[in-house]
Amino acid sequence: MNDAILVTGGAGFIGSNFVLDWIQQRGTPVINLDLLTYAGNAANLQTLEGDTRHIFVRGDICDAPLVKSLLEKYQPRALVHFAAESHVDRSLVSPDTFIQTNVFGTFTLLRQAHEYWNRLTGHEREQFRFLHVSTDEVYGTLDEHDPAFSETTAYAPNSPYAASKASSDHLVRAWHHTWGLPVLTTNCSNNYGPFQFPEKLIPLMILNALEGKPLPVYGDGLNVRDWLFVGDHCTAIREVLERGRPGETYNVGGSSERANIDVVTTICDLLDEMRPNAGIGPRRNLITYVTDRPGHDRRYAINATKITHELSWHPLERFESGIRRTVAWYLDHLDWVNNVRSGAYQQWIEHNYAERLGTER
Ligand code: NAD
Ligand code: TDX
Repeated sequence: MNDAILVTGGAGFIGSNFVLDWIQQRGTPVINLDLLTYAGNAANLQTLEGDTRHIFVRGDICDAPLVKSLLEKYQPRALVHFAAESHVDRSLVSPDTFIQTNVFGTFTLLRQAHEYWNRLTGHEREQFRFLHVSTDEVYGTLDEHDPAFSETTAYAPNSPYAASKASSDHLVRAWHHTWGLPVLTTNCSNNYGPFQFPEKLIPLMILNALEGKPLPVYGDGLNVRDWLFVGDHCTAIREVLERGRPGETYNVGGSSERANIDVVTTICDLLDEMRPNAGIGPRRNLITYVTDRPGHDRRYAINATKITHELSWHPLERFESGIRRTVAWYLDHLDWVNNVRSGAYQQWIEHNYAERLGTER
């Protein structure tokens, strides 16, 4: 075993931020296994071109022989698992790939990691970790006055996406309980920041507002999410990987609860300031209330006491400065935006919003 780590989904939003951060902070090799679905983008890792510490492998986490051969060849000291289908709205239209990648894919990684770990001995066996990156959506939904989710909150996933992630969390737990595989699970709230695919709320709103398009707010706009800047999530994962206790789960959150409508108006005001455009007028006028997402969870909030107490982690970025940074990043990276807006993405966005915008209220 050497000091390399195997990362899955490292060309996606959080995974690519993590790979860049890891190489900068730790400098040890990263084997990056990613299928490059619509959400994966090798361009996120362009700054690592020619850097021998980054080895990119295009492949599927459901491909057991491939996973086995990567573990044998590179002998990583850890596996950090980001790869997933991640968009709730897509899971409502075509849940199949969510079950395949999120459930069967995680199972495949666990089985191969278990066999690999079984062959290790001594310090190398003790050192190995399997870190599973998961979500707060496994806990279901909160009302306004409910306490935030803690690690002991019962699972109650409401969407096919959340149910597939909950299933994968249970598999990870079982591999620890039954065989002692040294696993760690993080359950994190909504991330935002550079490289997020423009189907998710914040980049979608930035780009639509920039272009003077309608800003589709689901339902009454009062659903609440707990926003965390992606860099803070990457730090949390690094800390849990290096100092977390095997078999434990850690909730990660931003202590930044915001109603969706407040997030959207903030983006409008920032763009009015950073890109004044007389033709468009005040961008708040673009806000369009549309049919709600079926089964839409009302509120997510994270109690991050455990990771704060055990690992001294806390978010460094405040929402007000993080969202400003994020808007500026998208304005500076319109080439990246054009690249990810492939034909497949266009078809999806048209399908998703044609119906909703037809039912404006
Ligand atoms: P993303 O959709 O941006 O990226 C997913 C990546 O996984 C892509 O690069 C894609 O190509 C890859 N992938 C998909 N299927 C694959 C397969 N079968 N084999 C190999 N690679 C495959 O997702 P994200 O937002 O970066 O989320 C990463 C992880 O973090 C996910 O597990 C997600 O559930 C979790 N998470 C996300 C958030 C959030 O706000 N985005 C919050 C908490 C947890
Ligand atoms: O066009 C939109 N209009 C709107 O009102 C979109 C795309 C979203 N919304 C609402 C739905 C949610 O209440 O904004 C909120 C955020 O939506 P998403 O960006 O789709 O995120 P969410 O459904 O909260 O899930 C995200 O956080 C948890 C990630 O996509 C998941 O991968 C992560 O696990």
